Amino acid sequence: AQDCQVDNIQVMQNFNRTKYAGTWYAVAKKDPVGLFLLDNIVAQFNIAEDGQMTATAEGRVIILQQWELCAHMFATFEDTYDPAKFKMKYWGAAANLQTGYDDHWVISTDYDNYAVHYACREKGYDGTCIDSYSFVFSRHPTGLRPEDQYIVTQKKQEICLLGKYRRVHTINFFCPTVAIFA
Ligand code: AZE
Repeated sequence: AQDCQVDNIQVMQNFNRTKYAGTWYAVAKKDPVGLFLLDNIVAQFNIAEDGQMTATAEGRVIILQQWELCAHMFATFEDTYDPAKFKMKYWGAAANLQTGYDDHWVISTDYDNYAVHYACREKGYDGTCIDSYSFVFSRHPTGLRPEDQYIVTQKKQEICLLGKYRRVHTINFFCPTVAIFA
């Protein structure tokens, strides 16, 4: 059904960023290569008066193989020709945490319950993605509603990541603000 070409991935039609704004809890994720957010991932999307989208995100990370801390991240989004495809510039509150410039595609959302996000960091010669990450977001920290699971599974399959996700929990994780000395 799908050829796994990144350029052929269908994203959310008539994406409405205003309805997308607010808090989303990651309930499942597919990791990229390298360091990544572990769990307790909460993202907050904001739309400014001029329409510009920004976000903050928190999540548990382990750095230097033993330090568990909470990453506080900031992101700004650049628009593209497709309203559901953004370029995301992001950085950590702690200067040495992480910076990056990734795709941020909204594959599917009903705005009130679920959203499927996708980012391909590296495309191979054949046009498929060789380093991607993806979040399944929910408006509810407890997870997806049963009635949203079918569509989410379908979308995971469409982006060729079915079976590659892990559930992630958001449970009263104490999110410490840590001073890091580089
Ligand atoms: C996302 C929601 C929108 C804002 C941001 C997001 C991604 C954040 C990361 C953070 C990685 C941090 C690491 C720290 C050591 C998509 C969740 C910024 C990818 C690896």
